[in-house]
Amino acid sequence: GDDFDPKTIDERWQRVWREERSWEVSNTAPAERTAYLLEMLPYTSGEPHVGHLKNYAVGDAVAHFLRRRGYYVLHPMGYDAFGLPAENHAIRTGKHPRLSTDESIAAFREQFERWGISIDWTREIATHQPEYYRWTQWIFLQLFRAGLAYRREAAVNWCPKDATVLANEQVVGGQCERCGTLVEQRQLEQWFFGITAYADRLLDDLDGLDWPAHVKMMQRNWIGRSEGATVRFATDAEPIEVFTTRPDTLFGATYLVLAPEHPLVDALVADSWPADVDSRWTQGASTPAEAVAAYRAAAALKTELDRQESKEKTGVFTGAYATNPVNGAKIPVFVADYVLMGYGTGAIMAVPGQDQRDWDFAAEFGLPVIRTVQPAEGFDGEAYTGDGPAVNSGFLDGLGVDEAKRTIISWLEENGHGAPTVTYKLRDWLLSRQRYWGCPIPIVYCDSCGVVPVPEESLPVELPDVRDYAPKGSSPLATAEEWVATTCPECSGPARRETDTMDTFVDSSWYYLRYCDPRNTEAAWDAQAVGRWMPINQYIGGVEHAILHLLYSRFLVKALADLGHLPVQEPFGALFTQGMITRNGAKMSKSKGNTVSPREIIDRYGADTARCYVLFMGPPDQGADWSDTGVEGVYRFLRRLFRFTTQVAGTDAAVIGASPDPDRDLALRRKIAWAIRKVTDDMSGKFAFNTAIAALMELTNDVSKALQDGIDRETAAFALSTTASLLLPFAPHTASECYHRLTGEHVWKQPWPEPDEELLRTETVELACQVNGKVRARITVPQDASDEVVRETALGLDEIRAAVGDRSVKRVVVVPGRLVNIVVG
Ligand code: ANZ
Ligand code: ZN
Repeated sequence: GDDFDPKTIDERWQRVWREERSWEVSNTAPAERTAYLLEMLPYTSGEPHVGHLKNYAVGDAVAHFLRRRGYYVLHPMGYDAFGLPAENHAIRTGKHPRLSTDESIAAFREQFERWGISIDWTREIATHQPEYYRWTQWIFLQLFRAGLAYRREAAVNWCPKDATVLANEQVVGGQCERCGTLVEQRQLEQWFFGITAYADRLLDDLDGLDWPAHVKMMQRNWIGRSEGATVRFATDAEPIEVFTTRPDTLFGATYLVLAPEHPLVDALVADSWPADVDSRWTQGASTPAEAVAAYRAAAALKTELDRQESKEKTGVFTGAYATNPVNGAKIPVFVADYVLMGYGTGAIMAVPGQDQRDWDFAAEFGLPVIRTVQPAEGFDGEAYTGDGPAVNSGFLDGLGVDEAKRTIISWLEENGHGAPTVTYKLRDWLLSRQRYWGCPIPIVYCDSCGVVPVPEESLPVELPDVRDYAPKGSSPLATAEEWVATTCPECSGPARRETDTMDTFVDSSWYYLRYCDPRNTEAAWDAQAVGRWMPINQYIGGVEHAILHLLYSRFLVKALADLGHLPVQEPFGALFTQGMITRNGAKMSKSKGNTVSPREIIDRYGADTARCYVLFMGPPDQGADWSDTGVEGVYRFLRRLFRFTTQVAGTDAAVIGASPDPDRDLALRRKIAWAIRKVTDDMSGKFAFNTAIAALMELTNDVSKALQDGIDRETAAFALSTTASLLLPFAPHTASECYHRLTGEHVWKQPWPEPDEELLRTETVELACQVNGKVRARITVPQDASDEVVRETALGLDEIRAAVGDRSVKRVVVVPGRLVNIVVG
């Protein structure tokens, strides 16, 4: 039919692509022409929202562009399928998480097909399928053997009323999301990946990545490398070792602080208070042991974040003193929760004169302040963190901060009181979850053999069914007694399975490797297959994954490469982060009722309007507000293109419109060449889809005018087929339909158009020629003429020569596309 009917058009081309298997690529594709393009896989919960639409529309535009530039493009899809929402749904409804997950996957797949995203569906994976997580477990075992997966005690959120472990998301304002009870921290044996061993490489290798600067910055901050020193302070018990980034302030250390969990606390605590002890230091307790015990109990209720962010400084004196190695001063040792056990050594030297946290604590407890850096003139703040000459610091006096650091570190080393040290904020990756809907950890516990890995040939350890999904003191898997009870792979005696499951970040940190070889039943992947595609040429996703997902993936790739399983060191060569779609500036959310459903938009306007609109909203790396009139505008553009196409395709007249004109014909051909160059530029290493689409709208407008005024049919058909050809990445169905009507060919099989350079070269602009700011003449020059050419042309004109007369030319200013001004004097 000649009516624009997107639904029919969408279905027609989707059927062709499906039947022709147009987007499948083989692992035998020539290695020098392969490209791996990937959008982050969706987390399956409910159905896709417009954020997904934008993510995959961006990726698909690049995929189509690269294919037509002669690349074999790997563009797969999968589902991040384990995790909390499906499990919470199961707790509420009793419905198995597998059912709700599979429903959600079906909804996502159906939408992706309706959007016409060009996916190689033969490579589809889902992380909750045993064929996939078998290899997640295999990866765990490789890391375990290499000493990179280990077990130790760590805190979990614990609700004492529900007697259950809570995920961080379930703790709201320090309280249990379900019953409002104050959440405690409980120590459990848990599994970790040793990502900190890779901290330096994870930092250094950022330099070689084509990633947005702000994402690199977030990764650097997360890794948080700090250079400083450890300093040892003698006590009556063992010495206390502190980490400091400011060893230059050592003369100003007026007390020490240990984290409440610090293992030395018990050994240090004095039997009784000193005679004249300050009452603020004792907190009303009759002995130091009693004070410390009470303080520790209170600290156990707080999360690390609360402890870090709290303005109010609390603490208690241990009754013990330590000796400052640099001046022999006896300084009191406190326990306070603003010092965290997991960072540095879990102990600090406090320098209130230079550190605001210490200043606040010192003010609260009446501790002395000794400034060790001379504050800048006019400084009237509390702690001074700036540079300046050292004061009150013996042999350091007069030195600047950097110099003083170097000097004191040498002194500490020479005298055996400390050493230069580097510390990281990055912690090892805690991967144990006391949850049901996750990948089982392939470990058994045997009374005689201890911690025993499940042999690789016994994988997968399948997730069993349970009746009750709600977590208790341990994972719900503990209730699957027949599953838990097993035999030891080493001694064949009775053993018990690990009942925690893995953090879902483990599942999603290697899925892109599996896409390279998704049906391999002998191995997680074939090294050659991975070598063919990896590293990913372009990764696309939300900035909310800029830290953990990317860092974990990078770590895993490095670890697996070190173990000989991978030929690459980095997974994502280039990264693009798309901006969020908002409504009237607000984030879309179900609770606000301001969401836009891709399903509704597509029902109404077809897939291409939806796809094209999210790319047209603005630069795709930036946020943009959804506008219903904007959607309408894109729809009208596609409809016009279709109508002109049917008009031109439906006639064999040599001329369309009133009267032909060779100049008009040439102008339209120039415009076509311009549009080809513009769209190509906007897509080459850029993501300027919005301006590319605008160029195609402009070209369509010119076609519209030409059709009215009169144009050769051949030129009109060329203009429209080129528009369709350039539109394929954004609106593949309409583009395929229009191109086919005009040429009988499949546009996705055509090479990307090249502009006629001749037409581009002869494109000219008119410039005003001024002498001392006054227009004297006009010149016509090629649009891309250099300043040098413009200058010489202008100076050669009779009118300009006359205006300059015998004055001398001081300067020539060229404003490209507008004017040239000759300054004489
Ligand atoms: C003395 C000092 C003087 C410090 C001064 C700072 C300024 P970044 O830069 O974040 O690495 N610190 C060390 N371990 C800590 C822990 N476990 N919990 C809380 N604070 C800790 O911070 C390093 C600084 O944070 C260290 O240097 C230490 O305080 C503190 F003018 O030592 B500083
Ligand atoms: Zn055993």
